[in-house]
Amino acid sequence: MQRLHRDDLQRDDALGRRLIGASAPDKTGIVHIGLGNFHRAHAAVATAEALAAEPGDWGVVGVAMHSHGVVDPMREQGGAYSVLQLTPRGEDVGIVDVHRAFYVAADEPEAVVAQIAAPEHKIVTLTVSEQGYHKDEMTGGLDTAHPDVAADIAGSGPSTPVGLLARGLQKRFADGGAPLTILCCDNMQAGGALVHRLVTEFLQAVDAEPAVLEWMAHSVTFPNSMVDRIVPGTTDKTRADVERIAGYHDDVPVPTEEFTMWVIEDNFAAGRPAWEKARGVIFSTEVEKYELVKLRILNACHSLISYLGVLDGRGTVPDARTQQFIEDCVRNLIGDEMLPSIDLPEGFDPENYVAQLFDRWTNFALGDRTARICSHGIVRLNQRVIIPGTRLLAQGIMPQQIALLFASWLCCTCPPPGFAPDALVEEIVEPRQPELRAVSEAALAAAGPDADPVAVHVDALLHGGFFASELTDYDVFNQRVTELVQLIVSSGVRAAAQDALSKRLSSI
Ligand code: CS2
Repeated sequence: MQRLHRDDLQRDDALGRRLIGASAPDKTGIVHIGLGNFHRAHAAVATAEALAAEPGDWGVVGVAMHSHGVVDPMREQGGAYSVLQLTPRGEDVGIVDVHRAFYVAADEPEAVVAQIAAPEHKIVTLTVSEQGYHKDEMTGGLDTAHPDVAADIAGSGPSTPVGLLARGLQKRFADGGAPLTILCCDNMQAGGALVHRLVTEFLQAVDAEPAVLEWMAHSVTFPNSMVDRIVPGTTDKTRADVERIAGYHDDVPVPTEEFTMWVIEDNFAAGRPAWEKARGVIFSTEVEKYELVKLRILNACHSLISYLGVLDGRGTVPDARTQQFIEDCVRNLIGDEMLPSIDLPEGFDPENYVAQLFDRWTNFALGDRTARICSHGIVRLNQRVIIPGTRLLAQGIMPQQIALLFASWLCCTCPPPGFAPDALVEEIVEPRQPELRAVSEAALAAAGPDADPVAVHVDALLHGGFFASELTDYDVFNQRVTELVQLIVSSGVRAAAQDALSKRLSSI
């Protein structure tokens, strides 16, 4: 079967008709760090659509941090790849053709630094996922004790996104100081402000000249943005679906849903594509409110659905979400614990948003894996639930569903002694699992003979420095998580969920 290649887009009528938006010109104006599926189904699509509405020099330089898995096939395909939209109403394949150059940062960090510094590049976009920023969850600043960050500060690499950005900015300043926008497109609260802080702390740690920081203050902007599109990983089925529907082979197609949304603060130092012409893009001064809606409703509920789902033996989000007990828990989480913590954007209709979310989570055609959402839980839970949980506790109310979320995270990620969760947990990626285990083992070894091992285990993990202490400083919260873990161990996840539901909004 013919393999997708950008050269054929002009020659082959059928292929040409599948193009999403317009092809980018050879001239690049954007450097994207984190060339994974999310970017390719989200910002890259918006860029292609913007280019169709308003041409400009906005080709994208795609940078993968470590892997050749996407870069090599995309190079072989001339930069083109397919977006496979899967919805309960049907399926569709479109081709995106905006990436004009590729790098793997781990192989050639200096070349990536030079791309960030090059004055023709006006925007650096980032999708390196929450853990990619090396934020210290305790201080909120740069985790300078992380070995990769420490090595970058000492002058190697750079091998971290923040190191690449900071070195790129130093070089850009030295090369004339053309203005630049750094646009965080990850699920982070005030991601732009956070990247600004982390890059600044890196520059301070390497004793950068004060003039670099002064230049940054007036010539480099860090807009916040809220990003939303559910994008699972690519599988053989994705490739087979593209072959069946579109009649060509693509090594690296991206599966996704129909919905897409991108809310951006319009604070660009050196111009931007006409992204407002793309589907689902809004420029707004209320980005932080949209971020909170997204993180606390979509993402937090996604986590609860997925941990409860895995414990109930459900491999996909739609299979989990359609279990009545999970739907009940999610509705309580939204109504009792999340929505009251958010100052909603103007004109925002929460009922409609929630109804739409339940539809999106019921997308059996997309079949998003619960394990994808359960992965990297420490960083994600810190972003999603600490403030809403602390807010209720301060009012004397137990956030039952947030406690259930922690209990189910714990049973999936670092199961207590004597508990064997469903084999689906093998799919979950938690890079800090060895630390979690070590903390628990040390506490169990130090505990007296009469101590309850489950309680010791839970207490050790909640106080092990993994979660922002505002929440875990509440002993009542930790006790409630312990009770729920004990229920999961003794009677299963459904019993624990019923207990949390029955104690809804109870006083502490
Ligand atoms: C998910 C997100 O990572 C997660 O836990 O909730 O990847 C989610 O699919 C996207 O944020 C949707 O926009």
